[in-house]
Amino acid sequence: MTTTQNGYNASDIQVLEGLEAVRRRPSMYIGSTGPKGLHHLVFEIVDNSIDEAVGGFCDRIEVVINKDNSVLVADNGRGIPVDIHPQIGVPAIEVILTTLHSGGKFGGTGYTISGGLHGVGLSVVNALSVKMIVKVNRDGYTYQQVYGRGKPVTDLEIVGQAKDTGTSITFYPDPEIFEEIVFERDILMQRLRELAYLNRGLHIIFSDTRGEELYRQEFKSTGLIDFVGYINKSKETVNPNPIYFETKKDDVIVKVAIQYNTGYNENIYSFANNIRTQEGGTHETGFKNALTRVINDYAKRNNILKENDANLAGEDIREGITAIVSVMVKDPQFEGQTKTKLGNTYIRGVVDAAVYEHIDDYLNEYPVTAKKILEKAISARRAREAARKARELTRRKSALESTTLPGKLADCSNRDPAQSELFIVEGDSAGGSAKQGRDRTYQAILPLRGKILNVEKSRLDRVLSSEEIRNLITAIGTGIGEDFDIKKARYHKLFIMTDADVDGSHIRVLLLTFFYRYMRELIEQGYVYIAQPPLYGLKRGKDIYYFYNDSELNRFLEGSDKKWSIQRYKGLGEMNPEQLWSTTMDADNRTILQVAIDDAIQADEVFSDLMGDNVEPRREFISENARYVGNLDI
Ligand code: 0RA
Repeated sequence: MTTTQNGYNASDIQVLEGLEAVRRRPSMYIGSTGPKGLHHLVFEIVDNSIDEAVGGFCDRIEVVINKDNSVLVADNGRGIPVDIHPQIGVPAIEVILTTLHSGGKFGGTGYTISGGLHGVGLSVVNALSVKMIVKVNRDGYTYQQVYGRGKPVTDLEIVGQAKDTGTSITFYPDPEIFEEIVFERDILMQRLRELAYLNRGLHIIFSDTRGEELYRQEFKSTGLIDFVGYINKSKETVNPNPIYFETKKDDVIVKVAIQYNTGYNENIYSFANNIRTQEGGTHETGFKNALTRVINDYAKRNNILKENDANLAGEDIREGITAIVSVMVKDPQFEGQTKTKLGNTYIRGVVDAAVYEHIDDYLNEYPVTAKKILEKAISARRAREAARKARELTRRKSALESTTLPGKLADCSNRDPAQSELFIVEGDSAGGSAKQGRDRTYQAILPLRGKILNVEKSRLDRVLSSEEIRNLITAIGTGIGEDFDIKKARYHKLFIMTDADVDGSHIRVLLLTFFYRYMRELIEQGYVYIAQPPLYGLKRGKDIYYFYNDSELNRFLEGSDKKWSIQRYKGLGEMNPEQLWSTTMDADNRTILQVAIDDAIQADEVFSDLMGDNVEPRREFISENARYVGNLDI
């Protein structure tokens, strides 16, 4: 039996089952054969490299999208073992790449990445690739083996000498399996950026060679401190130096970074074994509980709250917080609908104790910052009480109940929400055209006068004092914030219909911000759409053609005889009711854009950039995204 210098030996590997099952039912292993599943292949390999990094064996990972749509993932870890398996007589690397493994990895760090679909193994990627080239530098040599659809095409061969160690894998996703093989740079970069932040000292180099020019981006972070700084980059901060600690207790590693901003949103992102726990879990609960307790205890001890004052609520203390809570756990249990909720109960206590102790130290050491944080929480409490009163008032007036619908709403006659659509239209005149043009059986129209309030810069009490927003809430029927109930939605499609100019873009973003901050589930469940009115109408005699963007128009004009009169529609008001109906509202003809949230961190970034204090990122975004094609991902 051969044993490598790292103490790993090939007989540790359990040989379980062939890869035919993976090819027969790929979605079982990677979730889908659409874009998500495709990108998952990359993350699966990167996770293996990350595991080497967590163990301290690797500090550099390179990811390259090649021109031929293959992807390379290379690291400077220990290299996949190549020694011959004693029982089956083939190299360990071949066993690893051709058999499904159950449970955790062999050797490695002990902190297995096994959340959701992660950790399904390199063999799954291999099975779903027409071709995979694996190179390993180890024991002084470069080894190489090529696979096709999970089966070895060559033996493991020595192809050179090597001083260093590492693994490099190039794979070609199988067109028989995937609907479309197009890697999206942004999806890959988002996760790589996150992984760099989560693993201090790790250097991730990403390149995309598909365009005319090479695109290259390096992610090198000093850890979670940089992560909260990145999230807060366009916000004004309360504590410019983030609170940070990391500790290890009973094999659990806990890392926390906190930085307050002067805004009103709560941004807590938790991770377990480098996997984002979107549904929270015991680590997040432990964090929140300890934070509430430690801040109240400090406030009482230092007479910032009086003995008889009520404690500050958790939500007051979390107003404006940006925090990352990252734990590494040996036996993570992932639960919940999307398997992104950490379930291990003992983690709650571990995180609670660590957070209490370290934040207590921090507050005692930095009393000026402590006071600022407390002042913010106390003013949040005051505003929350004002908002409660405002809400009660409006409730009494039943403005938030769906019994009295706003006068400006032209409702549809259908009472089935699943069949009903609400058009939120910029301006009374376009609203008038929409009312005349619509199919009143299933389409309702709510005209908005001018710009709605920027909710990013206001607390709930002010938000509720805006009549336009109250109309919106009443028409939609779900309530907002804690009261939100998607089952009460009066329409399952909400269309934002604004002019194709800068003001229109601004109103659209204001509405999206409102939905995102107060009715997020509407977006998550795919209820929110952007109507797509045409930009141009080309007329000749009785013929009229509509174009939705410049390139469509130019393509048409190139092949036409130019005897057309061109009209550019600057506003919806320039179209008559019949035109508005046939181009934009008629379900059989219209193009629509569904609004989707892929990533909460990125969505927060977009809205903070757009609606926050800095003007420059807003200008850039609006001019870059004035017209969208395909899906609008925030
Ligand atoms: C199995 C065992 C060991 C390392 C790896 C796999 C490994 C896999 C990948 C995939 C990409 N990069 C990787 N790096 C390492 C442990 C090896 C040892 O103990 O020497």
